This record gives sequence, structure tokens and C-alpha cells, in this order.
Amino acid sequence: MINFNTENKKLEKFEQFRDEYIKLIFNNELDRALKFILNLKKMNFSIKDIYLNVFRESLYKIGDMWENNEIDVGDEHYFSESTKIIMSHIFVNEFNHEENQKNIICGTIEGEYHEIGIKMISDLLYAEGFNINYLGTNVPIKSYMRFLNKNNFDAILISVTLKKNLDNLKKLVKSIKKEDNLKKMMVIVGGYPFYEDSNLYKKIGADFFGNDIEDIQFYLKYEKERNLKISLFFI
Ligand code: B12
Repeated sequence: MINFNTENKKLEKFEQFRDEYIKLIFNNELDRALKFILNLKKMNFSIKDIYLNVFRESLYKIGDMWENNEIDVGDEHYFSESTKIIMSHIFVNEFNHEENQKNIICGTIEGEYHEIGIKMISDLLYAEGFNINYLGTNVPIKSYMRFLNKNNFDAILISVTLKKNLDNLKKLVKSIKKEDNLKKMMVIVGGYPFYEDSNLYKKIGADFFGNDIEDIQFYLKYEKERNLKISLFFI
């Protein structure tokens, strides 16, 4: 049973952490911001909590501040780039990675420059042992197809934030689904437009969408077990 009091206290704490993190970055104290984050880890907050409740929530807050003209676009760029630097530090120094043999490719669709969401998902899956090929932003459909045909992937995870980029995503998924050698690869999509419409992924032609890391972990695990059962059946 969920204890709402404990949950509320935890959320209040995270709001304080988020605000302290924003303050440190805007004071140009990147070093102290990094130490602050590493200290949360020492206090036994999980990386997932830090990623989702401190980084993600601070970025959402920055987005609101930008929309309300409280900060300039330069401040917003500076904040997101600083967060990427800190995430890279955590990725290199704080993750234990024990490979589980599943190969995943992650990136954003052509036209899409919002990458921190998919980088978070990709980092957290890496921490779970998935072998990650991270391609970053604005990847042309042709390049995805070339990359997919050269390698053997269990799943592709693509992120879209701006609705205007959904057409490109649909084209990519269509190209993937046409290829016989990619039939077994799971196509997973996510990002802002998928929060609004839980059936959108079907219209796009994808196999699954995830709002969060838990959905994806569960789906990939379930698929793994399903594949295992299928292969055992044929032995
Ligand atoms: C940082 C930022 C930028 C940076 C991005 C830097 C970078 N390297 O990523 C830059 C400066 C490039 C940028 C540019 C623009 N931005 Co901007 N940006 C943001 C901001 C502040 C934060 C985004 C972010 O990192 N969020 C944190 C991450 C962790 O959250 P997330 O993306 O939602 O990801 C989570 C889930 O969605 C999910 N998820 C995401 N992808 C995937 C994929 C899969 C497969 C799965 C399973 C899950 C999943 O998992 C993540 C963890 O929970 C948002 C504000 C906001 N509310 O999000 C605006 C925002 C997204 N931007 C916006 C706009 C309008 C723009 C511009 C058009 C501005 C302009 N006029 O130039 C351009 C467009 C650029 C482009 N073509 O892509 C609007 C979008 C409005 C809309 N809904 O259409 C927002 C909401 C700001 C606002 N309040 O209006 N932006």
C-alpha cells in the first residue's frame, strides 16, 4: 500500500533539490552543482530518482520560466547544456554496467533537437545492462536505415517532442516495417506527443510507446521472456 505521507515528503524533498540545483547552475557554479548531485547519490537516492525528479523536473521548470519570459533562450540553452555535462559525468563514473546481451539503438527523429529525454532513457537502460548505441539528435531516416541494416538490434527507441516531427517518425517506422530482416526488432517510441494520446503509437505503426523508464524496462523484459518461451517451444 502506498503511504501518501511518505510519498509527499519525498516529493517535497525533491522539489527542494530541484530548486537548489537550478540555483547552483544559474549562479554559474557547475562544480558545486555536480558535487550536490553526487552527494544525493551518497545519501542513497537512486540515479533514476536523480534523473527524473531533479534533472527532468528542473528542465520542465526551466521550460515554464522561458515560456513566462522569466529567463532568456540563452539561459535555457546554458541550463540544458550544463545538465548534459553533469549527466555525462554520472554516466562515465557512476554506472555499473553488466551486459545482458540485448542491443538497443536510441536517438531522435529528423528535425528533433530535444534529446535529454531519450538520453535519460538510454542511460538508465545502460545501467540495467542493455548495450546502447546512442545516435543523438536530428538523425536522417536514410542514416537510421543504413545503421539498422549494418547491425543487429533487438529494439529501436525513438524520441519526438515536437508534433511537426511525427510525419518523419511515421516514415521511419514504415521503412523499418518494410524490411524483412528487421521484422523481429521492436520499435518503441516516446516523448511529449505520446503523453497526450495513448493510441498515437499505433497510428505511427510502432510496437509500443513508453511514458517512462519502468514501461520500457517491463516491455523489454516481457519481450525477452516471450522470445525465450517461443524458442524453447521450438527446441
Ligand atoms: C531544453 C529544451 C530545448 C533545448 C534542447 C536541448 C537538448 N540538447 O535536448 C533546445 C534549445 C534545443 C530547444 C529548442 C526548441 N524548443 Co525546446 N525545450 C526544452 C525544455 C526546456 C526541456 C526539454 C527537456 O530536456 N525535458 C526534460 C526531459 C527529460 O523530458 P522529456 O523530453 O519529456 O523526456 C521524458 C519523457 O517524455 C520520456 N521520453 C522522451 N523521449 C522518449 C523516447 C522513448 C522511446 C521513450 C520510451 C520515452 C521517452 O522519457 C523522459 C524521461 O521521463 C522544454 C520544456 C519542457 N517542458 O519539456 C522545451 C520545449 C520542449 N521546447 C519547446 C520549443 C517550442 C522549442 C523550439 C521550437 C524553440 C524555438 N522557437 O526555436 C526549439 C525546437 C528545436 C527542435 N527543432 O527540436 C516547447 C515545445 C512546445 C510543444 N509542445 O510543441 C517546450 C515545451 C517549451 C515550452 N514551454 O514551450 N529546446
